[in-house]
Amino acid sequence: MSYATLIVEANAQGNKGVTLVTLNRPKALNALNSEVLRELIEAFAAFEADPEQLCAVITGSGEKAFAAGADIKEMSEKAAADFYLEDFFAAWTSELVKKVRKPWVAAVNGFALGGGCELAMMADFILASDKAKFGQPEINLGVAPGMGGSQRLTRAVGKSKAMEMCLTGRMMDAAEAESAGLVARVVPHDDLLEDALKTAAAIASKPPMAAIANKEMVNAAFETTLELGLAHERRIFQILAASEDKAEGMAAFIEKREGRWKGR
Ligand code: DAK
Repeated sequence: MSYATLIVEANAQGNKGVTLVTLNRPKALNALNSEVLRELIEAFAAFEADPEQLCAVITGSGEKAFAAGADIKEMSEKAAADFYLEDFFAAWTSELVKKVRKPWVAAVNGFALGGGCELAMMADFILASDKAKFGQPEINLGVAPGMGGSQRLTRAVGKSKAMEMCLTGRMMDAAEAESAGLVARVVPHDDLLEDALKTAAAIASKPPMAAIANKEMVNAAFETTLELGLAHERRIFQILAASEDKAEGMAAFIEKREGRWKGR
């Protein structure tokens, strides 16, 4: 399938099972308009449906930006009624986050502002270039985060820093984002894509059902109490214990060889 605003490559750069999704509006710093939104949902649905593709990476094209936010030029044309009646941004959070059960990683190569920061935070984790900059500058436009920034940023970095970021609109550099817990790792800019694809390939080489289960468990930590989260973890662990890949993984360890996964 081809897209107007994205470049999508399965088995990207020879990495088996890894789909690379590149936001491709570099002249607008990959600003997220309705077309990007629609195509991202399509691209991630295709990734999710393809049994050969096991981990995705999302990044931005061009030198400067992952995504500099929702498209301000498009939003400037919309009235409050349009935002409300379209339930603007609802599809991002519900479809991208809830419907994609396979792991996906954001490789943030530059500005990740507003909706761009929110999109990166929807990924399972963030790898950042040392040139990355994160921020929720919506207050400067007379609005506020609308795709989860106030919620996911607060969960990632805590109330004080999230509040400061939202109220001042200032940007956080990659080193600060790493020390605050927003990103998993910072990588030299020129190595980011290779590192992200290698990381995704490592995930894609794991038993696929266990990868989905590990993601589900960690995400549950944000949705429930500790007691219920621990019970949920035990139940999934017990289900995995009945899988063919559990038998294979343990046999492979004992026989000192690589596992051959069935995904069941
Ligand atoms: N939208 C549209 N175009 C953008 C853009 C954006 N977010 N960001 C940059 N561009 C465009 C610029 O207009 C420019 O286009 P031309 O003028 O060349 O046609 C081109 O990209 C290059 O940008 P600059 O010339 O500005 O590049 P600089 O290197 O000088 O500056 C920058 C880079 C990232 C600091 C700057 O571009 C910037 O500040 N961009 C805007 C960042 C921002 O404010 N992002 C948040 C967007 S708001 C809600 C509704 C909406 C929202 C929330 C809730 N509800 C309904 C509840 C808002 C969500 C957002 O994400």
